[in-house]
Amino acid sequence: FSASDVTVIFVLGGPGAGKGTQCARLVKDYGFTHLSAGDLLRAEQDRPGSQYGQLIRDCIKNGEIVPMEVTVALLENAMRDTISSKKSSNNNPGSNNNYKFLIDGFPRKMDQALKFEEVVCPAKLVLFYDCPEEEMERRLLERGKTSGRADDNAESIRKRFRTFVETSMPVVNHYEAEKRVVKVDATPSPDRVYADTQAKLKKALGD
Ligand code: UP5
Ligand code: MG
Repeated sequence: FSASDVTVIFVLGGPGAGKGTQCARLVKDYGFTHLSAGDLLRAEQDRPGSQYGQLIRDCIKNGEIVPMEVTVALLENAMRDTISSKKSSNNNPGSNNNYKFLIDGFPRKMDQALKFEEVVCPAKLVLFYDCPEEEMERRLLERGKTSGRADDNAESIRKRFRTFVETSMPVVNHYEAEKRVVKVDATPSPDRVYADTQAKLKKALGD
């Protein structure tokens, strides 16, 4: 993908920080395409004939990170599908299109970050939702009453937090050192978090 055709924003934050919630709002107001790595992995896990089903199921349950080849390929395919379906529904093919993607919950490990930016496209910035563990735990246990997610239980949540601190925070710190991180306090209500997101993105993107 060429950076002139595609804008990628990575959306990071601990489990339950509210990444999906905020992405849904950004899609509505700014026409981003939202690709959640976790959602793509769950869909692949359930796809009949997938050779990765069991591997993904085990990783998710244990809060471990699925090998990057699987996730990068799923994201790359989803980006290609989005672009080709938008192209075919666009009756002005000469127009200068820029496709904007929110890549949610990825990259969660340094190797994924480097690989994606090398083979797919560099990210314009990283939107980082910062939230204390007690609050994230409260949200996930509450959601777990109805979500049906195999990892919304106390034991899996503990493992997800650990992976986040040990493996995913270094990714955030890497981008922070490159001054590519927009950090938002994810503790307040969804409305307030969104207002802060809009203000900070506007400033960072200059539009
Ligand atoms: N909620 C949201 N915002 C709130 C607010 N401001 N105040 C109060 N409540 C709020 O929100 C979580 C819950 O909190 C919801 O009930 C919501 O209503 C409420 P949500 O928006 O879903 O938060 P999100 O950050 O998206 O939480 P999620 O559980 O999706 O985060 P994870 O990062 O844990 O999950 P993900 O699906 O990204 O990954 C799952 C697993 O997949 C990983 O653990 C890993 O095993 C695997 N994975 C990989 O291996 N590689 C990848 O690249 C990605 C995932
Ligand atoms: Mg999510």
